[in-house]
Amino acid sequence: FPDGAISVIFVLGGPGSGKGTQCAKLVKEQGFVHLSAGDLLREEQKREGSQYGELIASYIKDGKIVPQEVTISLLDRAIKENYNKGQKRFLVDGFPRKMDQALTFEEQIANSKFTLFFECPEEVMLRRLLERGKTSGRADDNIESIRKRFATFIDTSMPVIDYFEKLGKVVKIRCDQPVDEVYAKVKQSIASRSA
Ligand code: UP5
Ligand code: MG
Repeated sequence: FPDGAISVIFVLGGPGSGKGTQCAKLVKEQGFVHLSAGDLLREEQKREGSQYGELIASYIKDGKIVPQEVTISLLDRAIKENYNKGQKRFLVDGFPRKMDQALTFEEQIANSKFTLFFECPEEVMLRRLLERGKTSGRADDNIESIRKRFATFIDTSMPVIDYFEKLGKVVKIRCDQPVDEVYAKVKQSIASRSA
């Protein structure tokens, strides 16, 4: 994509910090396209004939990061499909969560405008995920997988946030508060960055 053709905001934060919840509100009120890397991977995993089904399932259960080629090609396709329908503003949720992904995406697809980073204490995220696990059907909403997801987030994904922060491209938002209070801050951040 040429510079300025599309606008991409990365939405990052630990497992259960509320990325999907906040993105859904932005879609409704502000017409962003919401692309959750995790949702795209889960769809691909279920797609009949996918050569990546088993690989994705095992990575997700172990809270590990699926090799970037798979995730980036899913994102690239989703962005192009939406762009061809006239959409230009994207929330990329739960990606990039490893340095190689961050560099490849910005080199091959588009530079991000900035990153919304949801800060949340682990005990709050744990409580939310265990509660959601009662009904979500997600293979990784169990205590064993959640622990692994937390570890991957600290070891592998935080360096991405540190990297963008050094570039002055991170807006931090506390999200251990009610959904609407978090959303008010999200809207403010987006307005101030005129996304
Ligand atoms: N909730 C939300 N906000 C709340 C609030 N303010 N107050 C009270 N409750 C709140 O929310 C989680 C739960 O909390 C919900 O029940 C919600 O109602 C409640 P949600 O909005 O779903 O949080 P989110 O941050 O989106 O949590 P999610 O579980 O989706 O985060 P993950 O980052 O773990 O999951 P994701 O789907 O992004 O990734 C899953 C796996 O895919 C990864 O572990 C990895 O294995 C793989 N993956 C890759 O390999 N590569 C990628 O690039 C991306 C993913
Ligand atoms: Mg999510």
